[in-house]
Amino acid sequence: MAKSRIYQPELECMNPEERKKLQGERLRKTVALVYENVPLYKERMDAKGVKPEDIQTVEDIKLLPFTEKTDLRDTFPFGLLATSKDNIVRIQGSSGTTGKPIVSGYTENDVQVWADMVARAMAAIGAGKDDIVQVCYGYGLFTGGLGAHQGAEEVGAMVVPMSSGNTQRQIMMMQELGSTVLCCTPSYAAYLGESIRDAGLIPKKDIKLKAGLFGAEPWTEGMRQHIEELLGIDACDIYGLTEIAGPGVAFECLEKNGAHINEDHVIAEIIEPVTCEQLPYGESGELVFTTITKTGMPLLRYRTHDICKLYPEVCKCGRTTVRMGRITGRTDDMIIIRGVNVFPSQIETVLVKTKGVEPHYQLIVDRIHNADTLEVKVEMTEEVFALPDSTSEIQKLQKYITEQIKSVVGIQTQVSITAPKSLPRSEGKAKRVIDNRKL
Ligand code: DLL
Repeated sequence: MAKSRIYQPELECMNPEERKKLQGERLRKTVALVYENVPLYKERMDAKGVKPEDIQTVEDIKLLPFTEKTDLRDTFPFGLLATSKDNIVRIQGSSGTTGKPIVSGYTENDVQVWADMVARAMAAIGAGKDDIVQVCYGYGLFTGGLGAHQGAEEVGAMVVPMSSGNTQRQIMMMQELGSTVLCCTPSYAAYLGESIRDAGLIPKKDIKLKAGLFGAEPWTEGMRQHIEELLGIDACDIYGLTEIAGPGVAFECLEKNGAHINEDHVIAEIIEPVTCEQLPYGESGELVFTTITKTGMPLLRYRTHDICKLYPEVCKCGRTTVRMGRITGRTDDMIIIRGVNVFPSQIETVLVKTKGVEPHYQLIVDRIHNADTLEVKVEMTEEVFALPDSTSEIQKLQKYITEQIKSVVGIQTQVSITAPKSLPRSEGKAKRVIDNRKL
């Protein structure tokens, strides 16, 4: 495997002051584009009394309105496009707060920008022409599979588009083809590592993996060590979100010291989540992105609800981009189960529509053998409880709710129907989610 490289050094190692100027120019163009073409932004800027010409430098970003996931939902599917639909060549999506996914439209330019961002991540872990990149992120609306795929192709690697699941087949292909780079969620990487060990295979001998790009869910330094030991590889973080560009918005180099944000394509801010005031570097707050090169669905000050810190110090690798620390939490109630974003409200929507159960529920999240599990505990009604044959009714309810959740959220859950009034009541905020995962 090649040594770690810098894919676009002229941009990744740019003088930070020069980069700020570039960001300012690109921001000006983006603001003009959305003001002209996206009614939501025109209305919001007008309401704040801000005109496109008020935005001259990066600092002026503070004047701009924020964008929320609900804005994408309310304008679903094409209301935020800044171009005509025929210029959109790809749709990607992820779960929103209701059953409807939120989608983002990408132009040819946007797909290329995204591929370049992932290519930078690939080069940073040393992936290149000689490598075989096994992609076990899901392919489809989720950005993981296609995102990693494009980046690997961009650096000339051989891509194995496995998609997620089927661990035995993943291991067999990895062994037979001699895959050198792995792309998947960190929890799946650990699970694969344990399965490889349990199969009696020896990393570096039977398995040729050297490095991996892991993301789509929060993970820790402890998890990194675990994966590195199990697989004998360098495990690096990759961050992203559908709304901005999927994986590759930020990526770690082999210094493993925070993820480099691709600042020539996005402007990152940290805000205090209640007052929405910008916070200085080094302080923990909510991460906000403005896209400055997208032409399909550019977003101004998109609130990710992810909590982290930003670090401006130049990295030993030579890149001058600001780095983001690990995501330490969220300012909303989104949970990530096996890489899938889940909002308790989606599950609630299913439960309130189901006859025979009350909308009293709890979601118990756990991690068993590195696979996330989600148990949905919900109370049956007094009527069901009083039925002479309540057992068969409970089984029917269990099956029905499991299927409904699967179709709305896209994940398998274990549904437990509990007795009336058996779940804890709260006088304040209901504690709906109990997350027992030790990351
Ligand atoms: O998860 C994109 C992605 C795919 C990133 C593959 C990395 C690898 P969404 O499904 O839209 O997109 O979910 C985005 O996932 O706001 C974070 O909460 C979380 N997330 C993504 N990457 C990381 C990471 C993809 N490296 C949401 N660490 C984001 C922690 C992450 N959380």
